[in-house]
Amino acid sequence: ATISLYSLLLLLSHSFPSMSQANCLADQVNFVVGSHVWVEDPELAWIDGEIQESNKDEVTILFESDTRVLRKSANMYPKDPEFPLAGVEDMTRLAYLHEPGLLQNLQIRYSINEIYTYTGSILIAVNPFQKLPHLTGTSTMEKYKCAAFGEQSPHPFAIASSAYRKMINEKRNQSILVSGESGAGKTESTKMLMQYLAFIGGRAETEGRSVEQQVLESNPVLEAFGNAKTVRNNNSSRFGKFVEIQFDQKGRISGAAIRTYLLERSRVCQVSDPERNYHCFYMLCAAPKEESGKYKLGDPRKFHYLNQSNSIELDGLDDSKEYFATKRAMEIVGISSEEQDAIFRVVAAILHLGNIDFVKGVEEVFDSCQPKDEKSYFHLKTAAELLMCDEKSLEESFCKSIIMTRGDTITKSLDPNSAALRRDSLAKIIYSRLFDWIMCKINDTIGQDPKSNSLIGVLDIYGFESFKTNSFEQFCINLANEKLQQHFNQHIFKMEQEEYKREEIDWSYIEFVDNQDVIDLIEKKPVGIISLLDEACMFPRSTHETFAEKLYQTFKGNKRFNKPKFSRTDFTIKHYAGDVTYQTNLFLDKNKDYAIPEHADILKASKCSFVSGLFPPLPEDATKSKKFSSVATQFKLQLQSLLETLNATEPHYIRCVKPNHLLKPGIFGNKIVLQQLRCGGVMEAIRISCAGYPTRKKFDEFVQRFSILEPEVMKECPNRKTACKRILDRVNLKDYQIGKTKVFLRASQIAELDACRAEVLGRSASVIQRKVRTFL
Ligand code: AOV
Ligand code: MG
Repeated sequence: ATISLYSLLLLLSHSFPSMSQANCLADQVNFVVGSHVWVEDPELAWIDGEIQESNKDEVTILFESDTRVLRKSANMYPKDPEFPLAGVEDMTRLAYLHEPGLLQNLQIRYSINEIYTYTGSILIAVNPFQKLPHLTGTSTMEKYKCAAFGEQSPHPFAIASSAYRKMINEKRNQSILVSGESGAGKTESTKMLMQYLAFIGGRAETEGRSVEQQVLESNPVLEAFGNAKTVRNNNSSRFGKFVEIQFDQKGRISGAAIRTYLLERSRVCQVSDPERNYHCFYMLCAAPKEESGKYKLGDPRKFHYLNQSNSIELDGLDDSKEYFATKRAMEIVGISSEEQDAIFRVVAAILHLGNIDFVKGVEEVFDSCQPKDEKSYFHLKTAAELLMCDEKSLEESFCKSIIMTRGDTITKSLDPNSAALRRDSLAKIIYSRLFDWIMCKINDTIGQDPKSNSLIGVLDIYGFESFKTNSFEQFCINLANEKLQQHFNQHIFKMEQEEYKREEIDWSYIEFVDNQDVIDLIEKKPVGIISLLDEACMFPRSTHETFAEKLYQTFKGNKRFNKPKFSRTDFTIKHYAGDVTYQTNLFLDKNKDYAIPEHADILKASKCSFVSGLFPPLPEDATKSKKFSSVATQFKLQLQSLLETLNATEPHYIRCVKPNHLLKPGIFGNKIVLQQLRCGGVMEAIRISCAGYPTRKKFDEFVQRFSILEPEVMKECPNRKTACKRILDRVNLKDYQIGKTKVFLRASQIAELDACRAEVLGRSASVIQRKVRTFL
């Protein structure tokens, strides 16, 4: 195989796939006086200017605000002189496939409310932060129903439609992967996909609750219990979700299965301003008096789990309305009114648990504690009533811990702090079991179609996260993203190859950087980070310090792993989307998924079968052989199974982009968008394409743009393909390829052609043109 020098260079610069490394045109700019260029800018990412003068090493550029003299080695790209006014629907049709060009295109389109753009077959969706009626509704869905892919403007409906058609025609399972950072619009896009699939695969005539209706109504139910206001999104999903929609022989929806991933548990007990806890808590507090009174609820400001934050009411969200909407949706997904009552009892009990405070006990026992006052006893009693369990045992389970030693049991009194921690851990485990119960219930009601042999999976999962402080959750989320990124790269790579094959040109030189090494670092057995974490969790004397020390020892010299200079417990992973430093202090704690045995026993004994059902007895041997169940390992296995499912499907990708952090319409922040395009692998996809022949022009288009270089060409060559070849030869280009319908150009070649064209057009006679280097 011939590997071009170009792709070799790309492979060498392999860490972060920014376009400055994956530079399609690096230092191949034509510094033609009078031409326009993009120049990298620390604040605005890219700004355009006009070349005024060009000397040996320097160019003088006129910007809107000033004139600057820059070294030619500065990051600069030529600006497309023929950039379409309204942008293009597919980025790959841009003559210059570079970072500023992509940005300019997205921005122009965003400004005219065209929020969707393709990059090949990937859909980029920029969050409008406003309702755009021209892009939603049945009439829009109707438009996409009969149109072939590409016939209508880019849209999630087009992606769903294409997936559906492929499923029917090619009898292959499909999947649609929606990703992007928090607040980028994943959940909204996912809902549109599901809405469209329900629209084409539904049976409008069926009476009562149809499967598709149940599939759609699962969304508000899961959102009520799994979404919350965060700094980044007022309706942030705190779990990942994969919905498999099954179809029968006739292409009608016949069943569905929902899998959820890694619900954020800490939120149940800990909320920081201006975030909120899960929506369901506020809804229930806002329910009509006779309902909320049943659960002894009322003003949410009275509950510790809610009033840690000042954010209680949300603009544009009426919690009491949401209460009824949720109940209605619950009914449609088959949750009976008795079950609803039990669910709300559990939700209310959690709030009451949170209000139990502890103080030092009066007994003369070292470190003992007891509920603080009347109020705390009231909440304890209420929680016990709602959970239908024994009040005294519940109290003891907080204030005392039972230690088993070789057949003996020792009861140890706890200090107020530890009691509060035990209370929180009970609240968290109940809530997470409740969430799982709801998901299972929805799955049972909708039901799987055993006869179905075609399905479309829709994945709505958290995007890559890198905050100031990153903990266990970010670690898991970023592992998911590494795995999906690998899947994405492999797929895009394959698609590139297929296009080259279709056009019958040689494709042996495209390569891409695999991130298997990061995945190995995290999940390889027996010495990946997860294995070491599990080991630390099982060893009673481990602390986060010993865990971190073990990591430093084990991964010393690993290219993807670093110990930050000034920390003794943090570690840094070099992810595909950038470096992330993780704080280990809560890793051990957060990795343990178990109910304290006393808690499990009390709830198992609840008189309410719903509550006891949340804590099914464990098989005998499971309790003995496994001291704890690891959240990270469970997640790893879930991901494995997800990827197996995905690998058996044909994937489609939607990359959601958040254009500003103010969550407001009309603001497009270049730098923010760029960062997301990098993390979402859009740049990587383009990089892969740049390593081959990034510019593809249909013969017609090519001749139209460049026939001026060979004015007689049209008279002499009636065949467009030969005409293209004549033009290319005329300019003396090498290493391009001519396929069956398109000309394939190397990264720098379109710029060279444009420069020649500009010359011919006589725009600048006194041009000093830098000889463009051709690599091969
Ligand atoms: P996310 O799912 O990507 O974040 P959402 O889908 O919840 O983000 O979108 C966040 C908010 O942006 C929504 O509540 C809407 O207000 C607005 N929005 C998004 N897409 C559209 C659209 N197509 N049309 C109109 N408004 C939209 V997270 O779950 O936080 O990772 O965890
Ligand atoms: Mg979401």
